[in-house]
Amino acid sequence: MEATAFQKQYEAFVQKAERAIDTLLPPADTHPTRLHTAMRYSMQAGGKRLRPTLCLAAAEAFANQPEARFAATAVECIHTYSLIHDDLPCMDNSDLRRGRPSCHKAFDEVTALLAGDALLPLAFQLLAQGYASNAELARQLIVELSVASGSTLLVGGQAEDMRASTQGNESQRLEYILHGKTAAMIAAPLAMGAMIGGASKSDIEHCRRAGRAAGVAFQLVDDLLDQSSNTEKMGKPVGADTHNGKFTFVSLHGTKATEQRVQDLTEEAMQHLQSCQGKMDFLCALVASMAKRDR
Ligand code: GRG
Repeated sequence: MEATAFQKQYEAFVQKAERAIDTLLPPADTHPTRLHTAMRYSMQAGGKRLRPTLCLAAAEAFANQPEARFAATAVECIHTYSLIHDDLPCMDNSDLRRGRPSCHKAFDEVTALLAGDALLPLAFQLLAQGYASNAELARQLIVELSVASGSTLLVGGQAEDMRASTQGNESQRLEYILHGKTAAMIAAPLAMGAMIGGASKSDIEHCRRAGRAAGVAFQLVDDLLDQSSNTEKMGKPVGADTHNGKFTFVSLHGTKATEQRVQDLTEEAMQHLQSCQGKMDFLCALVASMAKRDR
């Protein structure tokens, strides 16, 4: 896909995602207003909107007029809740997120904790209500997102990441963390989009697997950028992994091996996407761009 056409389409998906977020989140003046203002503060702070874009684009790849905005917003709610909680002093203790003060800095710790808490059930409310006319689809979406964000993937990956780096087999732990903390929340929106678009069971699985491979690659690129980029570009502190004494694929295997793995995983993801019976051009270009990103 040609670069300008890709960029234009990406921006259109981001706009669609941001409109959906604005419409589907409770208004800031809903009581209690500080809580709802904080939820909107973090949800509307920008960011790449990668996960909602994956969801919207996957739905569109399989069908012409799918209503994927509920699922796209649900996925972004979970992602944003995890960022808010990850930034808290008891976790990564980070003052900056998406180029502005993290939620607990802009508000306070209690409000940030509760804003994250409130975004989590909102995600499932959006799925249950948004797809109420197709109960089986709603059920499948809820299963997909709850498993991805649950105790064996997103939260489990974070739990393992928070443990001291000297405990246990490092390579095995690292794979668990990569798949749980990052890849699960890239695989889920792709699979969910495919479900909404009416893809076959086998194409949904191809999308899930593509997301897993691209998601691990995404985290490896994050680790590379953590060493080579700067705070201004990333919108969050860099060098945080070294600072927090965390081991990463880069610290275990070096830059060259990490770059090679990013390339291999990206090819694996593309192969899965190309095996699907949909219009996969944009998604392939998106996966390729994830490997080359600079923020
Ligand atoms: C607290 C349950 C819980 C989980 C936290 C998301 C997370 C797990 C930790 C954040 C730190 C981190 C580096 C996570 C890996 C996933 C990742 C690279 C998140 C950042 O995603 P981007 O770059 O962020 O897509 P934007 O702001 O662009 O949406």
